[in-house]
Amino acid sequence: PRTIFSGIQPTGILHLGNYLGALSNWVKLQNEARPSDDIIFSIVGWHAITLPQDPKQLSAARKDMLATLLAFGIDPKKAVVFFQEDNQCHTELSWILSCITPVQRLRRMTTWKSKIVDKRNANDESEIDESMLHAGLLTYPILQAADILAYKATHVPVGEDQTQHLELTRELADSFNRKFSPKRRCFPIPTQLTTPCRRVLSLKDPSSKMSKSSPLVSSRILLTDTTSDILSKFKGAVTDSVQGISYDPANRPGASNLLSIYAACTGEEAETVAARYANKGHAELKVDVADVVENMLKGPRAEFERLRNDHGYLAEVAKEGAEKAQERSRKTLQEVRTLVGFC
Ligand code: AQP
Repeated sequence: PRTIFSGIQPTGILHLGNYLGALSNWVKLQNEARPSDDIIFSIVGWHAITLPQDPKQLSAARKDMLATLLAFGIDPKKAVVFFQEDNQCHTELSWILSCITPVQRLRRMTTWKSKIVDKRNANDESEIDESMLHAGLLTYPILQAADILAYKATHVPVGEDQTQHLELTRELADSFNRKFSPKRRCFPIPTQLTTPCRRVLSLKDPSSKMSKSSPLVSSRILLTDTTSDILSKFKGAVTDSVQGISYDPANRPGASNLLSIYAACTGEEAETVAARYANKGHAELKVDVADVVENMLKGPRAEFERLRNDHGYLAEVAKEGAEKAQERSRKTLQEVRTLVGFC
C-alpha cells in the first residue's frame, strides 16, 4: 500500500506554479487512488515562519490555503487534510532527525545558499556571514523530512524544485534505519512524484521559478486574479525576439514556459502545442494561453471565494484532519522513541 504525503506553505494566495507543479497532481492522485492508499496533505505553517510573517496575515493565509485545497477538489473524505502546527509529532521527529543530520549537509542546500546570496546582494558586502540568518532557515529541510517520515510516506508529489529536499529526506530515513533499526527498516525510502509540468517559470524572469515570494506581482498568476489580470500578465510575459514559436526550454525559456503552461492546462504535450503555433507570433500564443488558464481557474476561483468565508466548515475540516493526522503519526513516534531509547 502507498502512503502519499505532501505539503504547501500558507504564505499567500496559491500561484499557477503551485497548482501545475504540485496541487494538480494531488487531486489526480486522490481521485485515482486505490482503496489501500493513504493520502495526507498538510498546510505547513511551521515552514512559513522561517521567513518573517505578519501574524494577522498568516492567520488569514492558513484559512485561505485550506479553502484553496478544497476549491481545487481535495476531498476530506478521501484525503487527510490538516494544519502541520496541529500535530506536534512533526516537531518531535524533526528534533530527533536533527541529531543525526550533519550541519554541512544543510549548508549545501541551494535554498540556504541562495538566501546567503540574497543577503549579500541586499547589503552589498562581501563579508556577510550566517549570523544574519535564522537557524530555522537552515534546518527546515529536516522538518520537511519529519513531515514526510512521521507518516512513513512512500510517495511525495512535489514540484521539481523540491528534489534536493526530498533527497535529504531519503538520506535521513536511510541513516536512521541503519543506526536504529538495521534489521527491520523503520522508515520506507520515499519516492518523488513530479508532474509533467515540472517547473513553472516566472513570467518576468524565465531563469527563475514562478514563486510567491518574488516582489514582482506580474511574474505570477494567482488563483484570485481576474480574467483581465491573467490576460495582462501573460501579455507582459518576457519571451524572445525569435520569429515563430518552438519548444526549446534551454534556448527559448520564456516561450517554452508559455507552451508548457498551455500544455499542462489542456493535457497535451508542449511539443504538440508548439507545432500548432510554429508559424504564429508570441502575441497570439500569449492571448491563447491566458484563455486556457482562465478556463482552468475560473471554477476553483469561484469555489474558493465561497469557501473562504465559510469559517465553520473550514474549522470542522481542520479539526477532523488534525485528529486523523495525529492518530497516524503517533504510531510512528512511539516506534521511533523506543528505537532511540526513550522507553
Ligand atoms: N514554480 C513552480 N513550479 C512547479 N512547482 C512549484 N512549486 C512551487 N513553485 C513551483 C511547488 O508547490 C508546492 C508548494 O510549495 P510551497 O508552498 O512549499 O512553496 P515553495 O516551494 O517555497 O514555492 P513558492 O510557492 O513559490 O514560495 P516561495 O516564494 O516562498 O519559494 C511544492 O510542491 C513546490 O514544489
